[in-house]
Amino acid sequence: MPSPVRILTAVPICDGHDSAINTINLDFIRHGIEVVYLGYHRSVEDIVRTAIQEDVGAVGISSYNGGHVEFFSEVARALRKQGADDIKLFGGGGGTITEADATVMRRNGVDKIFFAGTALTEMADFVRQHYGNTHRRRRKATPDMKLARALTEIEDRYAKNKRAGKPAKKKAKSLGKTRVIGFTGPGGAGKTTLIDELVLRLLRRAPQARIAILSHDPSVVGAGALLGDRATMINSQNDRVFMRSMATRGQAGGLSPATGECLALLARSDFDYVILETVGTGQEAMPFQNELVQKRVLVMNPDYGSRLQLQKIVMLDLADLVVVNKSDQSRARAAVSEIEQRLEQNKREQKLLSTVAKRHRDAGVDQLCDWVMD
Ligand code: B12
Repeated sequence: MPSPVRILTAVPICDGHDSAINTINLDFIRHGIEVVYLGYHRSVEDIVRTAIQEDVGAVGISSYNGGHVEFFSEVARALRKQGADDIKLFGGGGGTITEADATVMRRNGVDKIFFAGTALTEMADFVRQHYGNTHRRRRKATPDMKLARALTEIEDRYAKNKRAGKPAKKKAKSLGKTRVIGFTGPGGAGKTTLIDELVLRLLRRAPQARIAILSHDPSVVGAGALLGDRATMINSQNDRVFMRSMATRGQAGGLSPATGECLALLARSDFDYVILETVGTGQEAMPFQNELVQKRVLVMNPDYGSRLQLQKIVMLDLADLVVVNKSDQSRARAAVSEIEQRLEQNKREQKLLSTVAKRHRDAGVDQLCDWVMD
């Protein structure tokens, strides 16, 4: 099987109309497409950086608040300027985009505009037919482009069930300056927001540092996936951050079959921190068997049910750090005390932190950053 068609979708800056793109994204994934969703209120710069890092075949923009002729044209121009105009540009905006506007937009490099009344299936079929095989070799590829393409090639090999080589046998201690930190935990615990806040602090405290994030979301039946972690990320939209979204492509346990090799490639590249984020995981998950992961973080929601539930979470034995996020919730104090008792049974030096990742300047996230940099 070839890799699924992979596209990026977004809503322009100063536009909060995300309901259309949310509906369209869902239909795309039902049709077997992998959709990296960047969210709404996104700049040209963020869209182009993401398209390159995610190595997508096309960018779909949903625009309702006007300025679409300029915005789409600017994205097309920026892709051309970067030498990435093999990435196609398409989109819609219902009745706000007229036929006359679309003619100008096409002249400026936009591939296709869908007007009001187009059936969802028609758009999904178009994407599958036209944006599956757009990649071409680029004459002046930047380091980010080369890295992005190398990650695609690894995923493609796994999709065809052909491994080029064994996942690198590189040991954690031979990583040099690079630190590899794994984050896991149940869906809704706030892993992505926590990582984004951690990235903010790392960028500030280490002004030269480069950070890579390898983030996972589940593939649905039919091979599509909504890779939506970027939509939650604000601080990670930064030229010093290389982020790649991966679908699990049929593998249970929180990661993809290609994760090990992709992680090894990122660890070999010139990053100071490599952050691995799993999908929302269950009680039995032990995602970080990879030797490259030096520090393992379990992010928990205070609302995990009764104390008995804690006995069943395998990662509580394996994590180096347990973070109780959303610790402004009423149950948080009890949760911290129960988890503390649970960790004491392990007789290992495991650390426990309370955070409120959504809060600016949260002291708990500061402590997380200290621990990561230590
Ligand atoms: C729903 C809606 C809202 C909701 C948004 C909810 C949300 N979270 O998205 C609410 C009520 C919050 C809202 C608010 C506002 N809205 Co409003 N809104 C709409 C409305 C009614 C529908 C848009 C929609 O979702 N359509 C559903 C999609 C699926 O169908 P479609 O639009 O026909 O699109 C087709 C294709 O173009 C294609 N398509 C669309 N996008 C994409 C992307 C890709 C990648 C692809 C492949 C295809 C594609 O898919 C469809 C296929 O049939 C339109 C009016 C209208 N009837 O279009 C106004 C409209 C867009 N809003 C408008 C305005 C002015 C506003 C506000 C500024 C109002 C205000 N003063 O507060 C705010 C701004 C909000 C913000 N933060 O940006 C104006 C824009 C005017 C303009 N640009 O000149 C419109 C046109 C209403 C009007 N006639 O005045 N809005």
